[in-house]
Amino acid sequence: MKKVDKSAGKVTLAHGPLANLGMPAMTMVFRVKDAAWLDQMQAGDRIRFIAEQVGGALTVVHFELVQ
Ligand SMILES: [Cu+2]
Repeated sequence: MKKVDKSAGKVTLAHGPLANLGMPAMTMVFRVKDAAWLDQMQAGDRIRFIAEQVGGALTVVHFELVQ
């Protein structure tokens, strides 16, 4: 996790290939489904996540912190 932007409700993630979105590995910005999740995230954290198109915006709809 590269960046957490609470005011924008967005996170910047360096992700591997995402088959469900047809996306190769890259670093990009996602919205998050629940803004309260941003309080559980910090730059430098590693997460596993699922992202989907929600209202036209790529959105993290599930995540878990990885030790
Ligand atoms: Cu991407």
